Amino acid sequence: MTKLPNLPATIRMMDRLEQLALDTDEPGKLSRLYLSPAHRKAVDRVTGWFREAGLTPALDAVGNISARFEGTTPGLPALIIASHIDTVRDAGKYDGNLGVLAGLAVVEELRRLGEKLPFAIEVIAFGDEEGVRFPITLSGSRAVAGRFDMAALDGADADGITMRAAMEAFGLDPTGIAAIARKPKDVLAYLELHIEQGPVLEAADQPLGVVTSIASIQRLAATIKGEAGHAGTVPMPYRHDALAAAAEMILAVERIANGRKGMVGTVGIVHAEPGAVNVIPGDVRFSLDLRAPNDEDRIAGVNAVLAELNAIAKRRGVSLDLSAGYEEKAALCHPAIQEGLAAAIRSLGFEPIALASGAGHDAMSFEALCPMGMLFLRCKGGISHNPAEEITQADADIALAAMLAFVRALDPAKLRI
Ligand code: HGY
Ligand code: MN
Ligand code: MN
Repeated sequence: MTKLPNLPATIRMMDRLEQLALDTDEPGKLSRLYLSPAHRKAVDRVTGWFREAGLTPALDAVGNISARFEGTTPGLPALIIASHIDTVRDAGKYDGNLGVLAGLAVVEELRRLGEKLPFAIEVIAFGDEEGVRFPITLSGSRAVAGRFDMAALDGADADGITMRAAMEAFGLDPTGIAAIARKPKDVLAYLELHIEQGPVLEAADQPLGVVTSIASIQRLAATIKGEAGHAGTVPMPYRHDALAAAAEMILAVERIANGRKGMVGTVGIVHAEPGAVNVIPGDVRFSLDLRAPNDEDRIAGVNAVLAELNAIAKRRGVSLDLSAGYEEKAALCHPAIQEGLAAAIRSLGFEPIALASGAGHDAMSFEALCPMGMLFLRCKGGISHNPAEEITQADADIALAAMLAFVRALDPAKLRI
């Protein structure tokens, strides 16, 4: 194994990750939802770091913050190095944030060494990848990739605030969204460093992995209407208990996903109304997140789940309404990017582990626009979407060194698709 790089930029990046984790909407835990006060604080903090690096940050109409590092001549097509700075609730500090600060660290190292590349580098901090606040997700990266659905502006959060209103309150102008879209001629490729959020790299005892593809995902919202009633006077056979129906449905999701290779199914949110100890729940809403490694298996899995949920509703005499939230096809990482990342990892004396991503990522938005790829970094126990999320500085150092090796070897002529 070659000597570990131990880059000065790594130490600064790790410190910045700690600082960025302070920008939260929930004191004592890291929750930074799209267009929230914490998102504004994070945008201001990242803006300051871009300026410290001698870059000129720009806030776009959907709340992404970006900065450009020119190549050997101004105006060359850019390698976008990006990820997201929004988080789930009670999140870890590395999901998304690591990829943004690693992009900045790569630019800072190149500037420190006075290096210029035959392409520009654009570092972008997307504002909404998790889709925790509004019904859709990937808003930031879809806008940059020219795939933003303007209908999403009418989607509302749990308080009934639409995305459009939240943007305007944030000081953004939604009429400027279309202008964010990058033209294919201006983008060379897309690269994202992200924690693996799984156990594969740790099990292989390797720090880095090359992502081959990103999962096919569908989110839906289920609403069950039963009949509220007195907990003491309604005999069991006469009940139309919406929460008992939901419970059977949730176990069905688990059973069906367990029975289909590569499929995962999650119910992360459940609301029961009226929510009184002595009232049979009449209304229940719950979320559905269904995924599989490819579109065909995901669609078949979703259909199997929906058929079962409807059968349960019919048998229990409750109504079931399912509204489609967000759907994202599986995305394939470009072979040339995969090969470049594998070569960079090998050049450091490590073995590049190829693996598929069960998590969705901003990189999915770029598959149609340009060659895209992802580098995974080992994280402790594969834990993520959890404050216990952890990486080591040594691994982060190797990741930065691999990214630098990748960008230095990247030949634009080989990427023309
Ligand atoms: O849900 C996901 O896979 C990602 O963390 N947004
Ligand atoms: Mn992420
Ligand atoms: Mn995430």
